[in-house]
Amino acid sequence: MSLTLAAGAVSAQEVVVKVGVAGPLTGSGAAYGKDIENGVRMAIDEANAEHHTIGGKPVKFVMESQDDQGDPRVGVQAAQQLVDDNVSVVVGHFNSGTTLPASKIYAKAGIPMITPAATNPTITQSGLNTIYRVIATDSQNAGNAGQYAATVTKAKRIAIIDDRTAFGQGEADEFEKAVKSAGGSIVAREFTNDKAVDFSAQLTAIKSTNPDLVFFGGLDAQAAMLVKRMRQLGMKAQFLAGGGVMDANFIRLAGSAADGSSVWEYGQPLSTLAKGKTFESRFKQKFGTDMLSYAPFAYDATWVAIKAMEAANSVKPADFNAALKSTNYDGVTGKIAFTQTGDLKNPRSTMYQVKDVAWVPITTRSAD
Ligand code: ABU
Repeated sequence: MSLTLAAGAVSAQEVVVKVGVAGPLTGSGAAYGKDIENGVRMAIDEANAEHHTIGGKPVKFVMESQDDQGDPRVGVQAAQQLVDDNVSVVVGHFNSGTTLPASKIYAKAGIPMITPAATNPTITQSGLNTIYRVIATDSQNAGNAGQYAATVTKAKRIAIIDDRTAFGQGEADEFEKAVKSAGGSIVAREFTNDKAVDFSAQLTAIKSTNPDLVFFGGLDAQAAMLVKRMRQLGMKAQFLAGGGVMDANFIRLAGSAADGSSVWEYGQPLSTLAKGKTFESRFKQKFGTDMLSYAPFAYDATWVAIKAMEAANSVKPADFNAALKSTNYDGVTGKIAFTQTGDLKNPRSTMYQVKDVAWVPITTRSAD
């Protein structure tokens, strides 16, 4: 007797591989989490359409997504849930503050975690064997910003404000270090928190030091409110941010105050990359919305995991984790290969500036 499988049915031989995704799907970071989820979805749908075979069996990739709410405590629960659900790999998290504790849970379970967005340098410095990152760190990105501020802009009096998150404070620290080692001068250092909407007290203190450049360590919405308030207070200092700010949200929220603002972001403009050129249009066609900053990194992270499974001819984490270490993948975001600690070997970052209500790439730096 012959059996005919109904369309969509899972064949007895097919191996289902769960790809975990973790990031904020609710709260202020929800748009970033959705962007990451969409990047993973796109890679998985493409891989399934190509009908991959691993270990002699057809595989079907399925996405298992967890909302970490951008909260470290919820992030730990989300990570444990993904481990309990037997995911083979995790693409995430978004926030450095959630990624740091979550990474320890994945490492304990032997499950590779590849972050497409969390950039605090310490994430890959804990000696964990299963942690990877396909994006530049803030030591590289905000380090470039600090070097640039001190040497290219010729700013003589630099002020810093950060949101006290692992990301914002971390990048402000890296910025400060780079300014000082390039011979620049920090005249003020203030902080807020990542929920604040009023920065009057900090900006009044900063204004009294007469800075010619203000650096913000934090994300897009607060950066927009901050630069808007600076201009309302009559501050003419240049506004510079590290990553997590270059998007339409910043320009929409800051209005005319956005003009002239600069930000260093991770990677190089997609328009300058062979596979990047079509990614944005394919993304928009598939999801009916523009990508934000992190979808291409999430897409690449997913393909890096799939390629490692193929190289190891196994979907078992213990097997393909070894293959991840010799990754050599030509992705949408550029070449991906890892250092011994799991960071990118060839990180790039780019400075963008708002001109006539649009972000314009100014210069790209590479650690090659
Ligand atoms: N890297 C930009 C924002 C995400 C984070 O690291 O917290």
